[in-house]
Amino acid sequence: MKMSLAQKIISQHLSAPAELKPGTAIQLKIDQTLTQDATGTMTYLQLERMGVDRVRTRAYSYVDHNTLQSGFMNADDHKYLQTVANRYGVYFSKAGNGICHQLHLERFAIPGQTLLGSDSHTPTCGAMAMIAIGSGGLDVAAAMAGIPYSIKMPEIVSVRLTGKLKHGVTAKDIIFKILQEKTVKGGVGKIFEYSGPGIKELSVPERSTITNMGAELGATTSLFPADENTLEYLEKQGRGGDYMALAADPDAVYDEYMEIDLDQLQPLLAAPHSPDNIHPVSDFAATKVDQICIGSCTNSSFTDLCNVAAILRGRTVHPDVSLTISFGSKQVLRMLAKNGALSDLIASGARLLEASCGPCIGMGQSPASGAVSLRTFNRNFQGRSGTMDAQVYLVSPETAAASALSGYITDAAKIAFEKTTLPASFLVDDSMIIVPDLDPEKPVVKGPNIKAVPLGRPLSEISGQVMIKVGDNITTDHIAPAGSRVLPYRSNIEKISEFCFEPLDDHFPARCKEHGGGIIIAGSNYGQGSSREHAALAPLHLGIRAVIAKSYARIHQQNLINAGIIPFVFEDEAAYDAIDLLDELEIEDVVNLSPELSFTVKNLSKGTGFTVTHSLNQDQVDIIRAGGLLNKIAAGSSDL
Ligand code: MIC
Ligand code: SF4
Repeated sequence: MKMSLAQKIISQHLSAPAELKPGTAIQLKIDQTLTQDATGTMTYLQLERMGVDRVRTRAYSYVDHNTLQSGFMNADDHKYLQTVANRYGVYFSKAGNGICHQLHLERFAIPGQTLLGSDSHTPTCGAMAMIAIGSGGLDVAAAMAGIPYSIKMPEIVSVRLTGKLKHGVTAKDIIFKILQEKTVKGGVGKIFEYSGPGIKELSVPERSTITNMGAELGATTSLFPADENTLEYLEKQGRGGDYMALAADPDAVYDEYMEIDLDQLQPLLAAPHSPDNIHPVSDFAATKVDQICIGSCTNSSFTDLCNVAAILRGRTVHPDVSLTISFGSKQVLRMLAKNGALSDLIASGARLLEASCGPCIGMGQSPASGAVSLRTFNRNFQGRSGTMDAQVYLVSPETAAASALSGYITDAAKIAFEKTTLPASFLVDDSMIIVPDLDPEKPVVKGPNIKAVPLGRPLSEISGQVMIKVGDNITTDHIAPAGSRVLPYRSNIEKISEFCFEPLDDHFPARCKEHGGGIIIAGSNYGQGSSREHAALAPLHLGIRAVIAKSYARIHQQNLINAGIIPFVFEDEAAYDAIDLLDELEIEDVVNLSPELSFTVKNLSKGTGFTVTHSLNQDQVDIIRAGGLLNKIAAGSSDL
């Protein structure tokens, strides 16, 4: 059989034979795992409960999100992460070393392997021909404990790139173009596999901008072949030995096809408040800019920031603009310092932040009221910046730099600058990666804000009132917001629950407490965005037993299941309209939950009824029956 590259890597990692037919349940052996600090504490607390002596994957723990450290909480988290990593055999990357995805690509990604990460942008390493998937922390903990990762075989989309990018047009514009066509839910259940003569024009860091933002399509992952560009990058990182040539068979058959002619692309942007609200940059030439933030795991590579420096060199940032730059990694920062680009950035008036996620996760740099903020990031959901009425546009680093000079949204194609190519070699310095010694005598240190993981309840009858009714494309930033106020509580579910749904309805936690929890009603693509389990664990803590939605984002749906919350789907979407806040619902016979069974929901307040279905397979039903994955593993029903 002629195979796509995704099928090849997947077939080599099946832990039990399975047909690679879209929708079929498959079990993947995981080679590498990755966590970051904001999701990592929950991950390792859950791993500790699994009772293993050491991790079974090549495991990496990065500290990159919560580095503002207002209060002792995040510093305590970092200490816990470092000590628990040492105990279980996890490589630990200290705060300041850089952003997990950038670092992983630089130092650890290996073509042909599988990677599971507790961050939705884990697919970044698909740029290195890995099957790299984002998931909730509990799934990553289970993988570290040696349990294969269950997933439905995705459809594979062939994206063929032809032509060559024009001056000022970048990899970011390629993924913007795909987002324009497919939207933020167009990639659910799919892998985007890139090929064609156009990919030869893209270096690994450029490819990683595309695979990174594949997450915004809702895709399971995105993937480039391993070719001479991959070899070049690996050799320059001093890792030529990790290379293996990998590509699809020439006549591989795909489930869907797309073609993009790079010659036809122009600089694009994502306007407020969604990554799929795509327009030409030139349409916004009259828009005045207040703030510009360059960085994030999407666009903070050495070449990205050299291009920014080339545009800013010898010029000064517009007086009305505040420009910040966050570096992808210590490697990037040191190389910019060495080649003089850092000096150009400082001279231009840029404000330098550390090598971390920073403003991307709302850790500082919230814009002024109503401000226009251009960001080279991947998400512009309303309020994520920390300012509810800010107008956040996503742009390429080149557009960001050009706009920083003019003070207006500016097409970089109009500015003369020399594009940087990969350096002769990267500066390799892994001194901030701590190699574990697995010494059981060294204590695992838990500060007072680190609380036990909540456990779900075994399946029983479900009835309750509607605690909130929300619309389409609700993000995990709505359900469990981030930002500097909230992120100190990522290890404390009780406390973080107080912020649950705050951007949409700040009475939600109090309402749940008053009524003893209940049911959430939602539109389509519920839970898009981040992998944070907190968007399932906080509702669990507040007594939510089920969600009824039109459809779900993949990672959040599994997080709900792992928490023991049933993600039901409306059989007929029209039923959504007839439900109101506080309606009393009863899901009949839910204790008989099994794959394929649908259920009648009685609306006791209205005297009506409707049908709900679900997409749970037997394994997922078993998780719900046990009251969540941790309970199931503890009961020994999983093959630990
Ligand atoms: C994000 O970009 O939303 C995050 C913060 O990296 C999240 C993880 C988290 O919430 O900690 C993600 O993308 O999964
Ligand atoms: Fe960090 Fe932002 Fe990337 Fe999430 S999207 S990992 S917050 S840089």
